[in-house]
Amino acid sequence: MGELKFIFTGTPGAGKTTAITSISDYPPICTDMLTTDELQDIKEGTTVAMDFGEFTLESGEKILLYGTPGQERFRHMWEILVTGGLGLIILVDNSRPNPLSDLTMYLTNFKDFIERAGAVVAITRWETHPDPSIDKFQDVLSDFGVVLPIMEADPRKKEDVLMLLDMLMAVVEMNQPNMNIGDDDNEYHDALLSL
Ligand SMILES: Nc1nc2c(ncn2[C@@H]2O[C@H](COP(=O)(O)OP(=O)(O)OP(=O)(O)O)[C@@H](O)[C@H]2O)c(=O)[nH]1
Ligand SMILES: [Mg+2]
Repeated sequence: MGELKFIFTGTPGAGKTTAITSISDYPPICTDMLTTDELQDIKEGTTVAMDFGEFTLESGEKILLYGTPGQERFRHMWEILVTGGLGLIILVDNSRPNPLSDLTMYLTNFKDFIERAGAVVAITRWETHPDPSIDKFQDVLSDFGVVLPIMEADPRKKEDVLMLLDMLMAVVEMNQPNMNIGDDDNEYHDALLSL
């Protein structure tokens, strides 16, 4: 049976580890260490190498979920982690001082991967911070010259994270029609919705 690898990235605290935990079949393997720097006020632990979780579809196919560290000082891990990946989920924490430039930073750093694979953008902490609006993020994407799905999502909610994966698979299939992920068009869509 095949394995499909997807990667979650985004700023520290955006919810990468939380998103993987929400949908993994077992508690993910994490490399969170106690925060010692400016993150200390925000959260206790931060990912320093990677997160890894997985779930299995009814067909037996495995979905592998990798999370990158958010902090730029661990960016040497980013390239390693996207190797062999099918697509990227960029989480943007809308409560940060400048979420639009956060998005630009991740689009820049993962440019090559996004071009050859695919990505979706998820805006988190939306319920308390609905500004900037989705339109503003769309503008960032068009300035950057890419067309990617973008939606608000709460990484604590399994259905939101599955929706992101579903959209990502649609992007990947569109970009790489010859890859034939799934035997028929709706196989993954149906499988994800039934989880
Ligand atoms: N209220 C709310 N809380 C959220 C949302 N998204 C994430 N969180 C919370 O924010 C925290 C995010 O923590 P992590 O999942 O560890 O963040 P991370 O992206 O893995 O961060 P690093 O490993 O430091 O890069 C958790 O406590 C989540 O419950 C959201 O949309 N709304
Ligand atoms: Mg983390």
